[in-house]
Amino acid sequence: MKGQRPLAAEQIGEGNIPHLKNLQSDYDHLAEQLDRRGVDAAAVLKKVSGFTVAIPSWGTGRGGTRFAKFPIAGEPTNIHEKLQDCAVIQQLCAITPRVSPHFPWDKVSDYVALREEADDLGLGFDAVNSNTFQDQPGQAHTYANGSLSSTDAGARALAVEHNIECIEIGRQIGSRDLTVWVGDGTNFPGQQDLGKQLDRYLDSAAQIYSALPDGWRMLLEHKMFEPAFYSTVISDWGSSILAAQELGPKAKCLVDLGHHAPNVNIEQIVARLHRFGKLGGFHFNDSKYGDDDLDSGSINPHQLFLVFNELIEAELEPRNGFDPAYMIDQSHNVTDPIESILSSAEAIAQCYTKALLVDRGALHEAQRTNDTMMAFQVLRRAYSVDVGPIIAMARVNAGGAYDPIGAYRQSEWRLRKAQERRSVGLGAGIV
Ligand SMILES: [Mn+2]
Repeated sequence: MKGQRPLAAEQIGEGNIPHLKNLQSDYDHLAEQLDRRGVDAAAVLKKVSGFTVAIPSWGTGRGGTRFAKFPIAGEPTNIHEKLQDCAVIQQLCAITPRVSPHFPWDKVSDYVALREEADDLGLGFDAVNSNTFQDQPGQAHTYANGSLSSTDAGARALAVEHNIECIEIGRQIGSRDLTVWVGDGTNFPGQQDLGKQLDRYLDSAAQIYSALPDGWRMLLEHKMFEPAFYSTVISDWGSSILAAQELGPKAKCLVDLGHHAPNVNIEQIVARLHRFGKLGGFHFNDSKYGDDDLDSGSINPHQLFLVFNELIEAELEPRNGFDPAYMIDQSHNVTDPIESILSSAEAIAQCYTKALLVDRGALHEAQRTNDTMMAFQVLRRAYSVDVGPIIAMARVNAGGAYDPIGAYRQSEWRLRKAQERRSVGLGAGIV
């Protein structure tokens, strides 16, 4: 039925009723505290109400490691079921109205119909993701030795063609960004000429770039290692910005929080990319060792806050425009993906909200006068605020759930889908 949402809106509303009085009281109390600091809670609430982050279609399924994948009953097995789960998430948390699809994983025969299907569920599409890190059945040229940078001209042409096809699909479903991440690299010293490999990548990327329609962006996602473990073609923000600068103004850099060397100062990278007008997008997740796909804010929420602090600074001083595409990009190996995305969306919104509370005037003055401790205290004061009531208020006002995970469990969505959906089966571990 047109406009039909997966969960009953009345049920979410009724579930909120017992909490509304306490929520108002908590919000009023916080607003009063913030008022004493000269912060207008209503203005913050308005900003938070406008904040959104996209969900990757693949994030709705159980991910895996290189070793194994442990599917759960009722997880989605096609784009239609993934959209349903995304709609459930959006109904509950109200800050994830867009889905970032991945091709060929989400391939269908009719993209106009897919766009309508998403629209009926209250969803739109975000950046389109191409996939040249694995071969498809019957593929004429293998990506085993790379895709856009392969020494095989046939493989390069195939990878370019696939990206251009992704742009065409994106045009039909209302996207305006193409995210390009390649697994290209080497596993042995001497395996490839490091310079020529980059030349081939740039040549292929330029062909994709030239196919971008007006108003589109090509987001280059760097990753330090994996699947290549000796060298990766677009390994870091340096390679990424050099490539983006060479390609042209529509090419921007995409920062995946988990794709850096341990202890790298990611907030500084954000500031650098913005300084040169090349900050195009974000993939939110967290990491502990060399992994790149733990739930956002689960390990180092303070870093996430510091990243948002730079993003707010960037927003206040836009250079060549400031419109980064925000997306969650995690692998849910041991949780129900819907619960993880709900939890992560909350963590991301919290860090964004805390960054909004930073007294910019006091921070800039402390920086100007080299009052190091006061500059740090300005950040600390904002970080230590429990902004839960503002986020919950924004969510409830938008028709979401006061307690998204609680409401999700009460809906028994997964249990019902376990009875309807075909089982995933044991597959490769990749996300
Ligand atoms: Mn990513």
